[in-house]
Amino acid sequence: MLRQFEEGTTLDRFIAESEHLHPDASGRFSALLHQVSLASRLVSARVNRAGLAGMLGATGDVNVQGEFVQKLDEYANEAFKRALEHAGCVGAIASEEDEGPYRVPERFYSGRYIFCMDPLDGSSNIDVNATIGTIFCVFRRKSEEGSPAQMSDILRPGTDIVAAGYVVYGSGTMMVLSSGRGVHGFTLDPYVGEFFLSHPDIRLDGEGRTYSCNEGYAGTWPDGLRAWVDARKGEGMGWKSRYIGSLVADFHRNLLKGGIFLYPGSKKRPEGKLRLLYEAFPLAYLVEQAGGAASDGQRRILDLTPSELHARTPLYIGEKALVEEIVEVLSTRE
Ligand code: AHM
Ligand code: MG
Repeated sequence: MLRQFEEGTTLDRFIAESEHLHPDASGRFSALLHQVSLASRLVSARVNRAGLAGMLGATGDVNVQGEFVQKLDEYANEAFKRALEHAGCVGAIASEEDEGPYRVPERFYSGRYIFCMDPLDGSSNIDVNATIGTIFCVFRRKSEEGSPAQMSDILRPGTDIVAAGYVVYGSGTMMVLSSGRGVHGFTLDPYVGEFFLSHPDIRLDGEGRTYSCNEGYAGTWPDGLRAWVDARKGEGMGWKSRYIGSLVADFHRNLLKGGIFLYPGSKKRPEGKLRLLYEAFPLAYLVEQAGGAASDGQRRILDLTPSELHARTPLYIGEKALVEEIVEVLSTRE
């Protein structure tokens, strides 16, 4: 770990020091991270006063996934797009909330990065004040910057990701980030309005004994998977079950405490529920950076390429050994 990345370092300083490590850096990537930080702080402030500001509850619109849109979803979607569009660092933004990619308006420079996000993951938890979050990953575009970004800049294998992160809006707000040099967590000091490095170099140590899944669907799982989960139940087994129903919150807890998150497909819905581009990809990038693994049950998540913006995937993500066990269990089909 570099000396300048000690606990207490501000995110601003972290970004500047990281840029210094890349002598050819243009500053565009740093600008992107600054704008992500700004948007997260805006959303965090809004989440904290959601009840007071009358932002709870659905707007009544149905989004492209056929779900009810909550007001905070709209706010978060706008906040990230507006923070990023004018900064000259992105050419397009793919969002869970938008049917197609959002290309930066012509009056702004169409920059070299592609930003993919779930602006407010876990939105069914808004009404009950449980943890929600933003998930994102960044690609470097293949087409010329300065020209409109293409679909082929966005629908890429996960191995092309250059950075990923998430923000959890929980009892506190935390941003967890990686640009290929480990995973670092920053906690927002709401009084100062700045993120401070609180969790440098997060690693999964392989000791975690938590599984996170919606057991209400166990009847739809492959038998082998059900047996794997059942085998972890019982007194003295040392296993815990934890499930909030916010991917970002469940993943965050498992990243810090160890464990595995499972969202299988079912016979009716073999592709599962979670989206590849802006949910599975970013978390898979982070988990690998932390020494863990992510699979769709057969293939490494980062080796996949989305067939369309909102493509879904089953997801098994967490401690490497646990993910490998699950892949093994799933390979012996009943
Ligand atoms: P969302 O992006 O609309 O909030 O939906 C995704 C969420 C994930 O955060 C979470 O892991 C999952 O849906 C929970 O689904 P379920 O309620 O089926 O367990
Ligand atoms: Mg989501």
